[in-house]
Amino acid sequence: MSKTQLLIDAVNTSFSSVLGYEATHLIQAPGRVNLIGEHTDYNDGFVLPCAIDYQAFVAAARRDDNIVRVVSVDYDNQTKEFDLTADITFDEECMWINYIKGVVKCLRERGYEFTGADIAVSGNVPQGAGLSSSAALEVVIGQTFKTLFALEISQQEIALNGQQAENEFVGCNCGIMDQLISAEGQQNHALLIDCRSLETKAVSMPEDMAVVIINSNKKRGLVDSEYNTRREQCEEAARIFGVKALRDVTIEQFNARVEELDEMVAKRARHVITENDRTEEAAIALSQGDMKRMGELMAQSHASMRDDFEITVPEIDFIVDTVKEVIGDQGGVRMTGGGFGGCIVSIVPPALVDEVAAVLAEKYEAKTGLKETIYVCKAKAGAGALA
Ligand code: GAF
Repeated sequence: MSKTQLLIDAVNTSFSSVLGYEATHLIQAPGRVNLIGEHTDYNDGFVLPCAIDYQAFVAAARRDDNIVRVVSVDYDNQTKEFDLTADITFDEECMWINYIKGVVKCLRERGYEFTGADIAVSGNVPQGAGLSSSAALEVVIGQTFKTLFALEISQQEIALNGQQAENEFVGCNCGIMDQLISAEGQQNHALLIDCRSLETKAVSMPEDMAVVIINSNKKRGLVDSEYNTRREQCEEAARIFGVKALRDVTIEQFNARVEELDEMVAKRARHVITENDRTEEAAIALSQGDMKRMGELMAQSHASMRDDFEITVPEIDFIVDTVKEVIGDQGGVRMTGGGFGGCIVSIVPPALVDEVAAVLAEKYEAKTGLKETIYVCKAKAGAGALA
C-alpha cells in the first residue's frame, strides 16, 4: 500500500472510530524541500523549493454549532476541542493543537466565516527535520476550512494565514517560503518564489534526476534563538545600507562598503546577497537541465551556509562531502532548511541513488554514531482536497 493510502486510511479510521461517523472530505498539504535559497525569504529574496510527497492529511466534516473538534492520529488519537464563539487561547500543555487554533483564529480575524468542524489529522512529514511539518499542518487546516465552507480564499492567502499563525500564535518568526510552497506547489516542478512580490515561477524538474533527501537525524538544537539572531543581523545590515531588506543590495554595493560592517554582520549579509543571485541562476540551470551548473551553485550555497551564515553542523557537512564524492558534477547536494541539524537535499541521477545510500550506510554512523534516513521524493502538487 502506498504511503499516501496509509495516511488516508489512518485519518478516515480515526475519524469514524473516535468521532462516530464518516468524514465527508479528505484534504492534504505537503511538506517541502528547498533546493536553494536559504534564509533569503525573510530578506525579501528568492527561494527555489518543491513540495514533496510527504504530507499532512485531514479527514473532516462541517459542524454548525461553532465547535471545532480535532483528533490527532499521531498523538494516540488525543482529542481536543474549542469553541469559535469564545477566545481562542494558547494551550500550554498540548503543542500540536496550537497550530490548528492559530490558523483558525487568524482566519476569523481575516473575516472568514464558518461554523465549526470535526477533523482527524495525521502526517508523515518527519518532524523537526527541516521539511516543514508545521507549515504542512497550518496549510492543511486552512485548506480544510476553505473546502468545508467554500471560502473564497486564495492559496496565497492560506499560506500568509499559516505564516501569521506561526508568527503570532505559535511564536516562531519564520518567513513565507514553507507555507507558500505547501499551498502552491506544482507536480514535477520546483517554484522560484520572489518573497517580496510573492510571485512564483514554475521550474520543471529534470525528468532524469531523483530528489534524494537525507535526514542526518542530528537533533536541531537552538534553532529558534539562532534563527532570530540571524534575522536581526540581516536587518542590521539592511539598516546600514539604508534599504528595506538585503534583497535591495547588490554584491558590488556590498563589496564597496564591506569595511564599514562588523565582521559577523558582513558575513551574514554576504551569504544572503550571494544566495539570492545563486537562486535566480539555479532556476535557469535547473530549467535547462544543466546539472553541472546546478551542482556548482548548490555547492557554493552549502559553503556559504557553512562559512558565512554559520548554520551547518559537522554531521551535515560530512554527509554533503560524502555525497559529493559519489555524484561528482552529475548532480548537486547541500543542506536544506533552517539549519543546525536536519536534512540534506541532493539531486542525483537515479543510477547513483543506491550508491549514495550504500556509501552513507558504510561511513556516516562510523563517523558520527548517528544513522541517516533517506527519502527519495517526487515534486508534488500543493494543498488541495481529494476528489
Ligand atoms: C525555516 C523558515 F521557516 C523559513 O521561512 C526559511 O527562513 C528557512 O528556515 C530558511 O531558509 O524553514
